[in-house]
Amino acid sequence: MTDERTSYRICPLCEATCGLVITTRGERVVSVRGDTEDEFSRGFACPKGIALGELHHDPDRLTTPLIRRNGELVPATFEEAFAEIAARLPKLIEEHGRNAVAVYLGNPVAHDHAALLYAPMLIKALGTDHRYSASTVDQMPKHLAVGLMFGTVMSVPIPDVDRTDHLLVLGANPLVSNGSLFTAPDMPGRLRALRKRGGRLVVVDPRRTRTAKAADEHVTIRPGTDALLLAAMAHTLFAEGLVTLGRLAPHVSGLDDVREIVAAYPPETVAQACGVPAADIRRLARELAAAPSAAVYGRIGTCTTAHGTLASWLVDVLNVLTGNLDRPGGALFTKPAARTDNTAGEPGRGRGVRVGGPRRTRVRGLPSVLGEFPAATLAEEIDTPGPGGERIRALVTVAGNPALSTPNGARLEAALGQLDFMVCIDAYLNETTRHADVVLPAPSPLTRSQYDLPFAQFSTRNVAHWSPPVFPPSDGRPSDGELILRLAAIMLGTTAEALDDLVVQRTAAAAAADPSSPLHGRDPAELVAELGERRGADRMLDLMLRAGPYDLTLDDLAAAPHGVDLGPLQPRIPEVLRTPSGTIELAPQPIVDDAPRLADLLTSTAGLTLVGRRDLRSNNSWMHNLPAMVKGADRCTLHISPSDAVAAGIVDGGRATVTSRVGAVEVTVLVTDDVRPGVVSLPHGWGHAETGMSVARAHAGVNSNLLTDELEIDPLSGNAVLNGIPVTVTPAGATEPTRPTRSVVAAGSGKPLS
Ligand SMILES: Nc1nc2c(c(=O)[nH]1)N[C@H]1C(S)=C(S)[C@@H](COP(=O)(O)OP(=O)(O)OC[C@H]3O[C@@H](n4cnc5c(=O)[nH]c(N)nc54)[C@H](O)[C@@H]3O)O[C@H]1N2
Ligand SMILES: Nc1nc2c(c(=O)[nH]1)N[C@H]1C(S)=C(S)[C@@H](COP(=O)(O)OP(=O)(O)OC[C@H]3O[C@@H](n4cnc5c(=O)[nH]c(N)nc54)[C@H](O)[C@@H]3O)O[C@H]1N2
Ligand code: SF4
Ligand SMILES: [Mo]
Repeated sequence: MTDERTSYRICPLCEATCGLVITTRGERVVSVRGDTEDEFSRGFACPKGIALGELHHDPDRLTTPLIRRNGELVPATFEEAFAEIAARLPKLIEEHGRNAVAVYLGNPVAHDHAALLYAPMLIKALGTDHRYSASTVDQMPKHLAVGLMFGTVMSVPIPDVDRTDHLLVLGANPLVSNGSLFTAPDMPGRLRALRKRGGRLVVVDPRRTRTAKAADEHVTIRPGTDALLLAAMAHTLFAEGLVTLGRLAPHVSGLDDVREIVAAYPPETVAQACGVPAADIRRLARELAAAPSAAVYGRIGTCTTAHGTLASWLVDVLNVLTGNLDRPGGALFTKPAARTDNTAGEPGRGRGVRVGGPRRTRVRGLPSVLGEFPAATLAEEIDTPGPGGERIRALVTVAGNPALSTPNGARLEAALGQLDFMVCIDAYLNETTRHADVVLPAPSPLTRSQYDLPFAQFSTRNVAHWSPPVFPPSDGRPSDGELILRLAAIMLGTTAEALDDLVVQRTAAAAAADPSSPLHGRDPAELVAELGERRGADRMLDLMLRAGPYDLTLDDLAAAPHGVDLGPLQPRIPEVLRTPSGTIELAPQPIVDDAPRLADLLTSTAGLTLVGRRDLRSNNSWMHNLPAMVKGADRCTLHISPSDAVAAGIVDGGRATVTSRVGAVEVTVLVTDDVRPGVVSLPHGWGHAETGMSVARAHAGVNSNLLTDELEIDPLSGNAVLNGIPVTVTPAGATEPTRPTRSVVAAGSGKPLS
């Protein structure tokens, strides 16, 4: 075949950033496999990456804009779609004020450097305070905790998985998720290697996950109590004289405050609440301290709880107390190739991060956190009438499906229906975008280049990897980045090209003005001219690489299709710090102020609680339309322990109704020892009964976020509580389950019944 081509392409689907080999014939993808020559992923790929061809050719992907006419979404041209937006959005803002429009950025934005670089431009152009994103149903607590401790929100300590002797994992299932805030492609291989060299893997999770099964020890914890467990471990370290700061000692402040906070939580005090014997907690702490090197790592299960920031903070407190922060085999700071907040500016000191932003939500009066409002407040900001600032009347979503991914989805879907105007940039007509007035179609990721700005900052080695597009954009369709710029240009009365020039000029000026930048003192105009013919996000990336610490250009990366390995993580303290004190602030005031809330957990009552789970063949809410992702047994099932099943009167394979304060769903039951008694589990991202996705519709499942409660948040970070939801479980069809109802929602339909 003469038109057969081989392309090397970073997988854009999850944080592992695997290198793929994509074979194409003409316009068809004929095969996708892991790239054995990739510097970082060494041939690893998961079923999702392998399905990229299926995703590219999915006939249900949107190919043209849609505009609502007489209540129906109908195909339209780009010019018609932009004209509709230009006619309606500026007018709406003029009439109701800039805060009448909100923006929600979804998870795939983080996987597209163009979308990521231009979204701030759109937000600025809209001028709204109502900025929402998937971050507040995910990792906001971690950003906040590390921002306060180390000075920038991206300074997340990353487990040195390839060298560590001991890895303690809480609330994460990297053998299924492939890692998050922890980019390490081929997690199965890396964890196997850890154990093979005599290292120890300990997993704390209420479920016996794939990772827990592969571990040396599995600790089954009661959901929502990790902060207590970690506090008791810290208590043990102090009580037994095991605190060893090592070379960090001169760089740490606040040690006494931490000692004081955890003094109230000896293992015996927390054991019952955590459901973990005191002797085990003490041993976990001793083993952590005794290991030649160790890393503590927490993810979704630690973040998406009412004490998410405290737990995220304590994870790194333990890394510091055991001397494992910033040392090989411990948890270290990546030094990414593209200029970033912890490589720019004065090394070792900075402005730090402030909490309690000046803006407050209208209804609950919650502060913005790191510039965002909690996604859990989006519905009420739309559906609550009355004074106190502007009600949200228009919404712009970019690559987000908040109808399925944020708490109390039924309320949000109802609220979306009340908007005066809604614009979505998305690949599919789904549970969220079906409410839009204008949908702009996102092209296949294979038609754009790839560089993972955030994940290059969270990776377990220093790597730089860029891939060009596999296919040219079909019919000249605009990319996500171009669509975002175009929207911003409409609001500002300018062109996308002019905005693109503006961003790059500003970045060049900032780099030239920064004494620590290799471009310091250069003429910004000259710097921009040196970037040559490239335009858009790749030109910006080129500039950020030149302004970064490795003397790289985008041409260097283009010449290295398997990536550039920049070596293992190196100690960066104190240079990496950007706190006002120039120290690791181990006890930041906002966290100290929040710490008394830990005591609430001691008295938290028993009863069934719901946790989530991920599946190897899922990607949040949006890949269920690919046959390869939904084949086989139903995966949207309720996992329940044998004893709880008996108590509830339900059987394996039977149907159950799960009820929470906000809603109820009916679902098939799987009775299994893999959840601890008192805990049931349902995956999120399902509930596709009403979408334009034909395969997903046939495998609808139920939306677990019809059960999560939008009123429950982590107060410091505003993050939603998505795990440890109080529920009751009854046989389906049984009359009146005991429930504190607001509205009962039929399985998957998204329509309130009462
Ligand atoms: N109960 C519960 N809820 C959760 C979680 C949980 O564990 N439990 N996890 C949370 C987490 S960690 C996250 S990150 C959020 C995710 O929350 P969201 O980001 O709101 O949801 P996704 O399911 O990732 O939806 C992504 C959207 O982007 C679209 N899309 C896909 N590719 C592209 C593209 O290239 N361009 C554009 N423009 N659109 C694209 C998809 O069609 C889909 O509509 O969900 C959260 N919700
Ligand atoms: N296959 C697949 N991979 C994915 C995704 C996907 O949807 N599918 N989503 C991607 C995204 S957006 C993200 S953010 C990452 C998430 O990456 P991870 O955090 O590794 O993913 P989860 O599988 O949600 O793991 C969370 C674990 O926390 C446990 N848990 C629940 N509550 C608690 C608790 O209170 N305490 C403790 N200790 N554990 C608890 C759950 O049982 C679950 O096993 O995954 C990414 N990768
Ligand atoms: S692990 Fe993540 S990055 Fe790697 S192939 Fe799978 S989805 Fe893609
Ligand atoms: Mo996420």
